[in-house]
Amino acid sequence: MKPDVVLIAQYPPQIMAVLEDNFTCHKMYEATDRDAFLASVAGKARGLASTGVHGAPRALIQALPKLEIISGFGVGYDAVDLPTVKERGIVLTNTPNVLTDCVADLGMTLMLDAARRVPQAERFLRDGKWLKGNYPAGVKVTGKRAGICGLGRIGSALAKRLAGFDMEIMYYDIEPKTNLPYRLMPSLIDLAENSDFFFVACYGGPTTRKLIDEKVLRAIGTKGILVNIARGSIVDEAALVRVLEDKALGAAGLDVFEDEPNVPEKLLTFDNVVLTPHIASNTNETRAAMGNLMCENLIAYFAGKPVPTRVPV
Ligand code: 8YV
Repeated sequence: MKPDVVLIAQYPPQIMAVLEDNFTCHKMYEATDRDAFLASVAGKARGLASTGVHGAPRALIQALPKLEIISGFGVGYDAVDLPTVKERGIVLTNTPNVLTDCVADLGMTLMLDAARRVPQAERFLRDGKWLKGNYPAGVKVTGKRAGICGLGRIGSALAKRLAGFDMEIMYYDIEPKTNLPYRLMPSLIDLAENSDFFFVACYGGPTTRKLIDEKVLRAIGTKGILVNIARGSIVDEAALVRVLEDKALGAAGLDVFEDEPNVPEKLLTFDNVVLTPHIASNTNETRAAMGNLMCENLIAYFAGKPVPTRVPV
């Protein structure tokens, strides 16, 4: 008998094949009536395959009384209700490491796009405006100062890439990383004031909610560029809109938003903002690696073996 697993989202085809081979899959993303779906699986669902964005809210966990494992397709688990997971003794797993490079790569892309105004330049060309004049100059990248909020796996991968651009690299982290050759700044404001490019690379969740507030945004300044490849919740989005309206921030490159997939209408109106729909880990290679690790965690758990990447709750 294959264990019953609820799939919160559709995964790449080869991952769906592994899931179907090993489990009786219940596709929540296909359900038109969510409550009826949950009622139909409540008596049997022992596993939940989730994502970083969907997580596992309290109501969902409570609707699945037989749930033993939540296997996330993503490194972030800020959307998982941890107190409920702990209370129920549920095993939680995520997919760290395999996505680090691609997320850092997109951070670099957004920095370059925002500084050199590449998407805007492409629109300019496609709109036939080049025929009428040259495109306005952007901001030089090489040799500038980079500030990283959160020097974990992804922050460090960013730093490695930024070093290749001959940048002075500073960071702010609650845990100083003394083994790394980058300068720890005493506060986020200090980091923001000293950065030409300010990267948000820390984890999401209650402890980092709106950490990048209006003061920090204004400290990045009129020449500074904000890049967020972490979680939308870390930046105060309403404050970001105000600061952009005041022309108090140079530019922004954003892959994540507070209420995805909803992006505030106002953010779409700024010409100095580059936006992508949460695609940092979205390459064929990385999504396959994330999917495989998500499956390995589920398979190991139901085989009574230690899961490869358990989140300590
Ligand atoms: C994914 C993510 O885009 O790893 C994370 O925490 O947010 C991303 O890699 C997400 O898990 C897919 O929804």
